[in-house]
Amino acid sequence: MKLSFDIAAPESMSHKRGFRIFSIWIMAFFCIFLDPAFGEPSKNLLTNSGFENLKDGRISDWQLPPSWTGGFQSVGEKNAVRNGAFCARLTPAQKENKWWGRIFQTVRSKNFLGHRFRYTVWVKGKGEFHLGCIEFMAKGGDAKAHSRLIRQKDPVVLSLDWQEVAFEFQVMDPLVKQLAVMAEICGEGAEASLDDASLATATSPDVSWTPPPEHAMATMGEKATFRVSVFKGGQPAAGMVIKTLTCLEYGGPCPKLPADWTDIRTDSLGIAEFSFEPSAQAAASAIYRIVVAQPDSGLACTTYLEFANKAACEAFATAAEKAKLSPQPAYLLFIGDSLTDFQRGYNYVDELRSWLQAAGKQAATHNAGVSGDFVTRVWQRMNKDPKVHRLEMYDNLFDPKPTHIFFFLGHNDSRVSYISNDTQPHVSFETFEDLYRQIIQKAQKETGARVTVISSTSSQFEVCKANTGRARAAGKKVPLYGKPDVLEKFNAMAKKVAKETGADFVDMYEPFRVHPNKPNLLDPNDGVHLTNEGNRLVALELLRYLGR
Ligand SMILES: [Ca+2]
Repeated sequence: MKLSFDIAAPESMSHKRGFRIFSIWIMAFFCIFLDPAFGEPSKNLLTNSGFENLKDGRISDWQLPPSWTGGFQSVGEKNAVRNGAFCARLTPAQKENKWWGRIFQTVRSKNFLGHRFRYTVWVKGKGEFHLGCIEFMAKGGDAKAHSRLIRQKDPVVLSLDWQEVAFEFQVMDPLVKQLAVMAEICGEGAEASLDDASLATATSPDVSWTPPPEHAMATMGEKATFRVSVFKGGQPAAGMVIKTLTCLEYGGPCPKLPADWTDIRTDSLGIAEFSFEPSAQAAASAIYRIVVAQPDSGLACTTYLEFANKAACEAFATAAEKAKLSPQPAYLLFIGDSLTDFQRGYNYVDELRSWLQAAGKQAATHNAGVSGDFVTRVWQRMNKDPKVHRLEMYDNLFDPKPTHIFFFLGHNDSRVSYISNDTQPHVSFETFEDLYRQIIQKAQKETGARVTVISSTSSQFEVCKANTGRARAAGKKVPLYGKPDVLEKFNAMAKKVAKETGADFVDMYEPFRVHPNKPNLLDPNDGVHLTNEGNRLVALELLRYLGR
C-alpha cells in the first residue's frame, strides 16, 4: 500500500513555518504488521528502539526519506553509546535555507485512535532538538493534506549530557489511518546522539475502566449493545465523557462509513451504554470497527463487531459451550502463515477467543502468524536466526507459557515453482516432514502445551490457476498455489507427523473442499486467503474440535 507523505520543512528559527511541501511515497505494509495490544502502559511500541539492529549497514526500522535531509548513522564507540553496542547520530544538512535533519518510524499498529501516547528518546549533543508525530490521513477530503506533522512545542537545547526528551500526544482525528513518530535536529553545526527510544500508551493513573471486548459477534437484525464502566480513584465515576467511533472495517463499499465521534456520558453508576445496528443493506459478513475512548484519561480500545445470521450464531454458541478447555485460564498460541496473520482483530483466532469467552471460558490468545511463512522459516524464527524475515514476531513466543499451541501451515510449503513446470514444491516433502516434526517437538518440550496441527485448507484451484496465469502472462515467474494433489500429500504428511509426535490433528481440508458455498470462503482474487466466511469456518471447526 502506498501512502502519500507530504511534510513541511521544519519551522524556521523565526516564527514562520516552511510552507514548501515535499511529496514522497513510502511503502507501508500495514496489513502485515503486528497489532500490539494497547492498554499495557509499559509496553514499548517501537522496534529497534535502542538502535542496535542494522541492515546492510543502515539502522533498521528508522527512516530518513530522500525528500528530507540530514545524516543518520549508527555509532558504536563505547563512550558515545548510552545502552547496548550502538546508538544513532542525527546531523543536519542545509535545505530550504535551513539546517535540519529528521527521521521517523512507522507505528506498527492501526489501533491508535483515541489513545494518548508518551514518546521519549534519550539525546545528547548540540543544537535544537524536537520530537513529534506524523499523522497520515485517509484519502479524500483535502487532497493536499495527506499527512500532518506535529512537533513538540518548544525545542530542547542539547548538551553533552544524556537527557530524556518526552513528547505526549493523543490521536483524535478519525481520518488518521497511520501514525509515525519522528525526531529532528536543527541548527548549523548541530548533532544529536540518540538512544533508548520508547513509545507507550499513557493513561491517567487514577482512572480505570472495563472496556468492551476486543471482538464480538452479534445476530443479524438485532442490536449489539456494549457497556463501559469507568472508575476514578476506585469509585464509579459519573459524568465522564465516553467517545465512540464506528466505521465499516471489512466487507463493504469503499470509502467506509462516514465516521465521527459520538459523545455519551457515564451515569451515576459510572456506566455508559451504547448500541450499534447495521443498516439493512449491509453485507452479511461485514465487520465494524468501534473505537471507544475516554479522552481525559487517555483510555481507549477497539472492538471489532460482526454480525451473522441466527443459525450461524447458534452453531458458534453450541460449539463454544461444548468446547473443553483445560487448564484454565487457557493461553492459546497460534503459529501460521497469512491465513493466521491477515485480518488481525477479527480473523479466526479472534472469533474463536470471543466465542470461548462468551461461553464463560477463560481464554486468551496470542497470534504469532507471519504472512508467507513455511516450515523452514518457522523453524529459523523459533531458533532466533537473526536473518529470518520478521524475527521479532516470535519475541516472547512461549512467555507467558501457552497451554495450547496450534500450527496452521502448508500453503507456502506446497506452492509449486514456475521453473519446475509446476512440479517442485517450495519446501521439499522430506524437509517438510523433518522440520515440522522438530518444530512440534521443540514446542512440546519447551512448553508442555497441548499441540494441534491443523491441515491446510482446500483452495479454489480454478482461481489460483487463473491468478497465476495472468501474472505469468505478464512475464512474472510466480509460483502456483493450491494444487490439490500436492496439498493433499503435504496434509497427509502433517497428519503422520502429528501422530508420531503425539500432537492432535485437525483436518481443515475436507470442510473447505466439500463446503456447499466454497467460493464464499476464499478470496476471489487468489483462491487461497480466507474471507470472513472462511475465517468463521476455521473458528467453528476448531471450537468443534475442542469439544470432541
Ligand atoms: Ca543502544
